[in-house]
Amino acid sequence: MRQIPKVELHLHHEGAAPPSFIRGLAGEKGVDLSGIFREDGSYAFRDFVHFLSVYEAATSVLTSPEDYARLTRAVLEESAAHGVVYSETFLSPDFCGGGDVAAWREYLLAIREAADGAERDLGITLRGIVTCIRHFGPEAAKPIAICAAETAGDWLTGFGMAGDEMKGQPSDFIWAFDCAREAGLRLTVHAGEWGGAASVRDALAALRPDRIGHGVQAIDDLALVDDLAEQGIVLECCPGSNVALGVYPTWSAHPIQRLRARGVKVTVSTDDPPFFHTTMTAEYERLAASFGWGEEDFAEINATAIDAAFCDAATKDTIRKKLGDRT
Ligand code: MCF
Ligand code: ZN
Repeated sequence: MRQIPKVELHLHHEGAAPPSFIRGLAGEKGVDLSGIFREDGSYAFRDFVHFLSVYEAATSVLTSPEDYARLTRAVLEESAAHGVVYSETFLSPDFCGGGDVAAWREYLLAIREAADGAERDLGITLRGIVTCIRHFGPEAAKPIAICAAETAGDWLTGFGMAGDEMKGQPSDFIWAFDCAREAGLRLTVHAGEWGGAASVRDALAALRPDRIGHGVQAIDDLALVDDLAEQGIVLECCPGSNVALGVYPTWSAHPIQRLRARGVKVTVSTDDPPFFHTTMTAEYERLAASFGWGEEDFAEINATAIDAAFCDAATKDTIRKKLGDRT
């Protein structure tokens, strides 16, 4: 499973930070983060809302472009070790430079340089998705969209929204998504993780994204499932994350297979791997064990993912060759 070349579309940059990396930075900077770790060294959180605050506490020790360069290298080493050949990562100017465009440019440059180095050394390609945070509200999303529009290009290919989908409405964020769309960015929105099938409908109607982050609760509305299939909306499924956070009680209860069987384009990602004790290899092993997925299924999932990737056509061709030209 580890050897299979993989495409991952849904990965939060800070959420991929190994706990040892965050603990190390906290030590260097004299910040006490002991409250966010368990005794065994892993991240400690009780539920989804607590997870969001632990995520933000961990992120508080990443305070410079250099920190993000080191983080990027650590994340890509781990992804490459699990066969990932192409990855898209959620980055937020809320965390990189406090929403200021000039500071954001410096962080972005450092991340890109680290990504270019990893591409040369490890053969993994990374692209960035600027992400606004839903629970920070629509006013906070505007400068984030401006940062995205100012730096849109061949490396920064998308704009998205993550965070607590029980806060506010997708329509509150139309200005930010229109700003990003006009700058040529492709769009993805977290929905249907906690807010039910209606949250997927609302996100599609208001923000017209190319992809939905999670989207799995669409399964509760089969008419919506058929619409997703018909419109070719791609779901960035993260089953290990959903099971770890309690969206579904077990792997076999996860709807990824039912969505796929009804014609929805599904992909597989880890979301925040060390938080959820997962890796891309572990996701594939669980899918094989729970649904009998094999080589053909994984080839199809990866073909779907590279088709839905936000990078340019030449990059997709390069990645398809790495996937074994099965697409
Ligand atoms: O997909 C998971 C769970 N659902 C919603 N949001 C997040 C997930 N992982 C990280 N996030 C949030 C995180 O709390 O994304 C933002 C933070 O607010 C960071 S995006 C660079
Ligand atoms: Zn996510």
